[in-house]
Amino acid sequence: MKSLLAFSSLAILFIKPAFAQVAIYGQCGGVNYSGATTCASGSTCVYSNPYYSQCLPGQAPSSSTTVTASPTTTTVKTTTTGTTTTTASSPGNSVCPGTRTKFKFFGVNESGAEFGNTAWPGALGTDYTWPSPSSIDFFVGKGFNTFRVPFLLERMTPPATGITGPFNQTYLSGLQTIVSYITGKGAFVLIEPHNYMSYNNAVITSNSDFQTFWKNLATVFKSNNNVIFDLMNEPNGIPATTVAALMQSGINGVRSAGATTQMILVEGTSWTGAWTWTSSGNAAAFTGLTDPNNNFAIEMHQYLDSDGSGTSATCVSSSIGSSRLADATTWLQANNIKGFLGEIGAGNNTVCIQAIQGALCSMQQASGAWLGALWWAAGPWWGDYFQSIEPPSGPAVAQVLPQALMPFL
Ligand SMILES: *[C@@H]1O[C@H](CO)[C@@H](O)[C@H](O)[C@H]1NC(C)=O
Ligand SMILES: *[C@@H]1O[C@H](CO)[C@@H](O)[C@H](O)[C@H]1NC(C)=O
Ligand SMILES: *[C@@H]1O[C@H](CO)[C@@H](O)[C@H](O)[C@H]1NC(C)=O
Ligand SMILES: CC(=O)N[C@H]1CO[C@H](CO)[C@@H](O)[C@@H]1O
Repeated sequence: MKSLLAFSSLAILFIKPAFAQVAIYGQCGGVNYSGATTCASGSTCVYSNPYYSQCLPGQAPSSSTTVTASPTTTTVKTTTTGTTTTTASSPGNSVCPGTRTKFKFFGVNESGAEFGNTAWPGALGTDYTWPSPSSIDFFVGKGFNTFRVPFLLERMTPPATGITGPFNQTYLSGLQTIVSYITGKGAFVLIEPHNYMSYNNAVITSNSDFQTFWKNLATVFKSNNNVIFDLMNEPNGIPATTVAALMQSGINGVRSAGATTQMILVEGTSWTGAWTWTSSGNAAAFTGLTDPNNNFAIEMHQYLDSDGSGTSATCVSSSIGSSRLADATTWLQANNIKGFLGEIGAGNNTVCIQAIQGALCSMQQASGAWLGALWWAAGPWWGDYFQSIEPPSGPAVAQVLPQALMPFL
């Protein structure tokens, strides 16, 4: 197999100078890109960002066209929940027609530090690991700008001294290292306790403890403007109003630390599912949240398999992405609240790829209601997990990445 591969790539090398054409969804331009710039028949080279232009289907009048110029982008000022952010509005492409409001934040989850979640503190390299700088580089090089880095509360604040106690400096410095690496590239990083609103085998019930934890953690990161505080991953089994009160305490904790410029993301109960945002009670409970700095958004998650758990590579239908997000989008717009899709994932197959395209397209057509989206997940230890997008060969790298994510850069 190996020698066959080597032989065929050699053959391609020989042919390349004469018939240099980029396959549909392949890269055709970008900073330091030196490959072919002519797209295969039926596709056109479309500019995504300075680092990446891509051959997208359709649009080509004949066999090939090369677009090297930037598209006509207009910069519009969108007033989010009080804060002013700048988002690019851009023309549609063949995957998503009409006017799109690009995501301000777009990227992947970077799993690893939350692995081995019953091993406390656990051993680095055995029970858990930190994301790879090379994975960060890979996505930044393609134009993505946001990474979600989960960590485990019991490792950060050891049970012996409790959630309001001192941080384990070794584990904290691991987080600080990857945060600095990501933000040093100009990208954003969500730091996120991957604890489902439980700590040391008990549900977190104390608003004041949760507030203190976030005051302490925000103090460490308050001078880094590209850090985003994602208060808690996927609470569940807890009433929405209880979760909303805890999130309000978390917001208060972050702001009381003097971290006033960073965005905060809150999550609801029922695993913060977008499709169950109303039925879970989150819609009613989360409209009253306040932030003295008016800079928070609601993080929701959405998977596209039958039970919405992201455990099957089979998607319900090619339109399930947009239909599962529709109610949440309506709620965000009706309440003038910003949303952030912190996790979306699906299988490497045609139905799922169309379903993801539909989901992201509906979000970008919602006039800026959604600030961003993140794929679940990259990370060094996923192996052949069907949603792994870890370069170079995670199952979602070859097709899902170019076909379902990059058209939305
Ligand atoms: C492009 O190449 C130059 C020279 O090798 C390098 O300094 C620069 O960082 C590269 N830019 C990107 C975006 O990779
Ligand atoms: C702190 O974390 C390190 C790295 O995981 C671990 O080796 C050490 O035992 C931890 N210390 C405490 C007190 O939990
Ligand atoms: C993804 O799906 C395509 C089409 O079915 C298949 O050829 C490819 O091997 C799959 N890739 C991975 C890594 O599973
Ligand atoms: C759908 C999915 O990938 N869920 C993952 C969420 O995070 C936990 C902890 O990393 C994983 O175990 C789940 O598989």
